[in-house]
Amino acid sequence: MGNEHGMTSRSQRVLKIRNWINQYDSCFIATDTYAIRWLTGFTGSNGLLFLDQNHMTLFTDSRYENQAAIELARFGAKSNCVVGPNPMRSIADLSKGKNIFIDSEKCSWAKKEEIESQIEGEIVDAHDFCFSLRGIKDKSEIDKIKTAAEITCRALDRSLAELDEQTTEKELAGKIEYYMALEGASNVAYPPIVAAGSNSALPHARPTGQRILTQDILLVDIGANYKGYCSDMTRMIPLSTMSAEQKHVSQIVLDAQRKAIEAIRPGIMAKEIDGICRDALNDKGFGDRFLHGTGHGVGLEIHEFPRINSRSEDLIQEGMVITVEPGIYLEDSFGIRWEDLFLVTDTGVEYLTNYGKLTQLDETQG
Ligand SMILES: [Mn+2]
Repeated sequence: MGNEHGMTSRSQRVLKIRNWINQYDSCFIATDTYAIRWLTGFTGSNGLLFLDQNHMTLFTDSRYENQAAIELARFGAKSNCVVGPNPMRSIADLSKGKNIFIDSEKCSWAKKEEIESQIEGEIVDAHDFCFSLRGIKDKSEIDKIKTAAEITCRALDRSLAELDEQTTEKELAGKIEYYMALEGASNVAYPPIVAAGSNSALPHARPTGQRILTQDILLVDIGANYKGYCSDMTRMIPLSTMSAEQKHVSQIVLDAQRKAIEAIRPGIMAKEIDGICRDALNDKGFGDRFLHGTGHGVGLEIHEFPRINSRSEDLIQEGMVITVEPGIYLEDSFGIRWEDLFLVTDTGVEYLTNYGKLTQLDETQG
């Protein structure tokens, strides 16, 4: 499960890329803030990282001169930092005619053209490699994701405690963000989804001015970001006695989620997990009301490797952090989704989102 010592695991990240590009006698450039942070600890909004067997050079602008030096030293990154307006000439020199791997999903067309015009080698897409490399988390990453999940749970508790007749979806969403900040979050992982009543039938509803307690059921899909790392959780909160149909659909979704979770172990294909979830909903006649994939990896980005859907060729491995989030959406009526975040262990999973879900339903049903 990665190395206990942060410094070592961080230098292993660089080593993994070096081993890979070495096979092709090529260089690597990261143009996105996530990959740069993962490799160097630098959190600025503008940077370009060049990596080959001998060099690791971060190019950034003068706004980040001090910050970059501090963050690279704190991270233990063996990278030199060049502050200047345009790294392109340096890249032409550093790459020495070799091909350069770049993540096609993270590099703009303009930047790709600019790099291409300067170098003698070719640009080669490294998206799948970059994406899969970050899929397995080391201990320092898992600790941050755990903290992000704990902050999320505490923020939800504090926000719901203040729910009154006047509270709108937008206000509750705002409170959740506020309490995440008070509980120590660096940011939100994504804008909270707070959807009451029939709004819950939209998988990615935007919070509205609707008063929550005028409705019977509430969906919240929320996650804090802690030191760059995201969490992701969805809860259904009964606001009054649930209808027989709502109880019935909730139980179906919970059963599907439980079956999928029980199947998770290193070595299973992600699409098998999706299949188990989808079959469980299909068997109850709701397969066509499940409008998205079963889950995804979570890390520096909210949607990471592996993809857990019917088309995925990704393999589940120990050390991955993934969601399982089945849902049933009944248009103009209501939607039910449960989402939890897990660490894949050597034998199964460890829950990272420890926020009651059955208990709330049981209380209301009781
Ligand atoms: Mn999710």
